[in-house]
Amino acid sequence: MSAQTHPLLERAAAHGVSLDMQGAVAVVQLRRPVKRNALSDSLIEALRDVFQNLPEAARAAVIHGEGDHFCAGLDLSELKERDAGEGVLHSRSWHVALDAVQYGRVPVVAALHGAVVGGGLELASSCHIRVADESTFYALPEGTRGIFVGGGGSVRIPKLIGVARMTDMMLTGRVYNAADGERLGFAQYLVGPGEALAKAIELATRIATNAPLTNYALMHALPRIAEQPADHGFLTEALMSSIAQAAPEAKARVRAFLEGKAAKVQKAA
Ligand code: 1HE
Repeated sequence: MSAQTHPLLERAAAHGVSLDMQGAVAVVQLRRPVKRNALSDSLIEALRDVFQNLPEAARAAVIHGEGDHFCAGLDLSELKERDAGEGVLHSRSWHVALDAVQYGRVPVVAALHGAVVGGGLELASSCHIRVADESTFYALPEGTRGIFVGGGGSVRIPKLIGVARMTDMMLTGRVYNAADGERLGFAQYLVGPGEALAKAIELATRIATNAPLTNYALMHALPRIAEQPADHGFLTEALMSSIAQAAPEAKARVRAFLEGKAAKVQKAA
């Protein structure tokens, strides 16, 4: 079903970001394959608009890229002389868009393939789960282009792979392949060629069945708790868990388990 009914979603589609609902999963696609899904200013605005205006029915989302690559990062053809103030505002516009992905209404699963570089890696890092196929490679060419990350990468990427590895990537132009990327923490899932989108939709479909408050807590509370000093974190955790368990849906789910009507946890394969 096409979900381009909201005027901002229609505009986003015209600027290279489409949205289709598959059940409760909003499937978002970067559609600029000729330029390897390079993120122009209008594409960044479109991403922001899509994630700020997801259809009410969406309970989870997937983002993927058309063509041979997930995303080639910042559209370098738009990198013009900016004074410091304009540069700050440009970077902040990326922060708003990628915050809409990370701190929106629903968890987002990224389906990665081909180049996940520069701003493309910043975008992938703003998602909650990353699934990569074997063609995926990760790089931060900003270092060799004489610039710096500006889309939240210096905040989000070290949380995935650590400051030392990010520093190495930017200083030396080091490129990680899909297997190393999964081992280091860029992606939580590694799948065969061309299988990332199907796996991401499978995961998102499952995520969509969680209690919305649990998903909300994982997206909005967990990353903040992890940043807090331990004594603050313990209190925030206690508040969040008491709010979550007080919800009628939590009580119903726990009751279903106790009555033998809900699935047990299965041993890992
Ligand atoms: C682009 C871009 C782009 C491709 N901006 N136009 N990002 C980078 O430094 C990565 C630059 N791109 C690449 O290294 C390669 O294009 C890829 C490895 C991603 C793909 O290679 P390939 O051989 O499949 O494609 P291609 O032939 O290099 O590119 C096809 C076209 O897309 C070509 O244009 P054409 O008019 O000659 O056909 C390329 O110029 C164009 N293209 N990537 C603009 N990035 C918030 S700060 C974030 C800072 C950054 O992200 S810096 C890192 C930028």
